[in-house]
Amino acid sequence: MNIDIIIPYMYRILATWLSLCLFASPILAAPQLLAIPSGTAQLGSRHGEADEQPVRHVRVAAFRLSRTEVTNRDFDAFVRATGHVTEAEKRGWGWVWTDRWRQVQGANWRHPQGPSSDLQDRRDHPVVQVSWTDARAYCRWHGLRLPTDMEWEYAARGHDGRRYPWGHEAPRAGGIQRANYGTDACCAPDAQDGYRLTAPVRQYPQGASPFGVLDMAGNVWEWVLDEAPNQTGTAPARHIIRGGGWGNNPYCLRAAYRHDNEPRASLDMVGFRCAADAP
Ligand SMILES: [Ca+2]
Repeated sequence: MNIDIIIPYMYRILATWLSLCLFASPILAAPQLLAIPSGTAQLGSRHGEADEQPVRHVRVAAFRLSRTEVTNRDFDAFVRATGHVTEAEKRGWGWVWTDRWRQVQGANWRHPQGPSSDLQDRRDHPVVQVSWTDARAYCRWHGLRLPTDMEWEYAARGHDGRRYPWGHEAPRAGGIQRANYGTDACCAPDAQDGYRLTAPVRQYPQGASPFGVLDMAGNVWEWVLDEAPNQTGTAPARHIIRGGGWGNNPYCLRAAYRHDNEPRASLDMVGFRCAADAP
């Protein structure tokens, strides 16, 4: 074979091989991280819970944060690559919200509401039934970490102390749907926004934070790195979740609001996103 033919032929084989390797690599599957510039954040609220007060101004260093919550598609790739078994799978059950939290046998990330539920048509929805330890393992696999509580709130509301990521308006004000959440009263699922349970992660672009981060209010609560404050003798320490979820009312969607859970707890309204230090 003529050398002029062989070299392009070999080049094409090499290029194909490289593209296949890269496609299979976790590097390409890594979350899309937005650069969050350093700045002064106004944290807390005078109109919220005791742990939101006093309102304070804090300098936050630059960091990076995933634009979206980690999806079932993302988590599936992680499980396939690592063989990770979640806490809910080890335990055999997860917490499922109906009119209250119930322990449901067989509920796990593949079956968020129990054995009769699955991920069909939910590949691009946020993964749920993942514990804080599962979330940490996922982020570490990508060379990332969970955001701190302070980073999360700054990314959600920027510099001006706004109530929600998009501003002060209610989530549905002016007929614009900005988040997936529950009824305006406490605390039931509601499909006026198109979704009774989770929604695809890019469904509400008009709910983006000042930095362009999506779903920081509603869809699912998100684990952050920090332990909950003011715990007395709790072991293991509870960890903070942020942002509210599909079953919550607008009060719980506020950027200053937080709740907490045991680090191995798995719920069908709690997921996460990953962060990293600035490069
Ligand atoms: Ca909803």
